[in-house]
Amino acid sequence: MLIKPSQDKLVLPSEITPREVYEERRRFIARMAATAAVGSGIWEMANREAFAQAAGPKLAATRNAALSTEEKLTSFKDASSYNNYYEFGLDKGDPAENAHTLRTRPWTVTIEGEVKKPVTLDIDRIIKLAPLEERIYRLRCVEGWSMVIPWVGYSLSNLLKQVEPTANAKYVEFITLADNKQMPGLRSPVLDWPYVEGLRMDEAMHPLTLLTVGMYGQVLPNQNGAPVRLVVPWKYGFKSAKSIVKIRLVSRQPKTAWNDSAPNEYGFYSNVNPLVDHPRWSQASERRIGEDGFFQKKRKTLMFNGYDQVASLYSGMDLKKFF
Ligand SMILES: Nc1nc2c(c(=O)[nH]1)N[C@H]1C(S)=C(S)[C@@H](COP(=O)(O)O)O[C@H]1N2
Ligand SMILES: [Mo]
Repeated sequence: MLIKPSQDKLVLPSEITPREVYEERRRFIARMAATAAVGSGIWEMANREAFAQAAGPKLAATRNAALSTEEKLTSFKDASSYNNYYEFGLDKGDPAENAHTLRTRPWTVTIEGEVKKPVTLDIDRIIKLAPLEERIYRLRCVEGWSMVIPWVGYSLSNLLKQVEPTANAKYVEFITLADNKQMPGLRSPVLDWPYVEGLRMDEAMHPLTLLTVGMYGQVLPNQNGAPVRLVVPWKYGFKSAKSIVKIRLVSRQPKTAWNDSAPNEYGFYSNVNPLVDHPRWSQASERRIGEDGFFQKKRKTLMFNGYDQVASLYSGMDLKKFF
């Protein structure tokens, strides 16, 4: 496996505390989580159905209620069978059908560029880098549909702080896997592979930005971006890059896949914004997956997808210009 020795300099929470203290703390956290789960019994009943088909390997996490929406969850079945993952085909059902060829072990993520401590980390080390949280986020696709998904992960800032960004680090670039042998969709020239995405440094460091390794209490299904993806809930879904292999901190705004393919349709920022229409369709409303039906009314799309706490990141910016 291609792991640089420099990763040994990286300090995990489990290494700074003596083992017993650490384990006792873990037991305490587990008890707290169990108590919280009893308290939210009604929520659990309403949402049990949504977890029903999640039968993959379990991934324990503590719910972060403060950062979670209380809306009804999209079912696991819908969230894992209606996907955009063009490396595995263009139709919504293609990723679920084709992504079984994705090999998620061994897997490493390299973090490099404007950092003092570049590192290549094994995926199992990434999963243990910080306590896993369950966060229920809305995900709004630029195509006009949305879902509510219980993701498992931790704030990306935990990882970025470890590599010590330099003063020149202004943006973060996310590079995803592009392997012809595993991904039949690469034959199609829709995008310039690999799929790349980017965030401004303050967006990447925002607590809502989730480095995601699971959903519905289990490891990510391949079609949802295993083994590690991003979820940036106030931006259109395409900013949430799947199957990340490299994270590069850079001084200039990086190229991003959709912006590169159609710059007049997809901006670098791509914040959810009902006031800025896509050139070919309105962004004022959305269809919640699972609520389809002829008489079902569409939902109003909310500014920043309802995540008002990010508004200050853009104060003074013309969001029609920086769409
Ligand atoms: N590598 C990669 N990441 C990707 C995509 C993709 O095609 N390739 N599609 C994006 C789009 S358009 C959306 S809406 C979300 C969908 O995530 P989900 O299938 O887990 O709901 O993934 C995003 N991440
Ligand atoms: Mo999307």
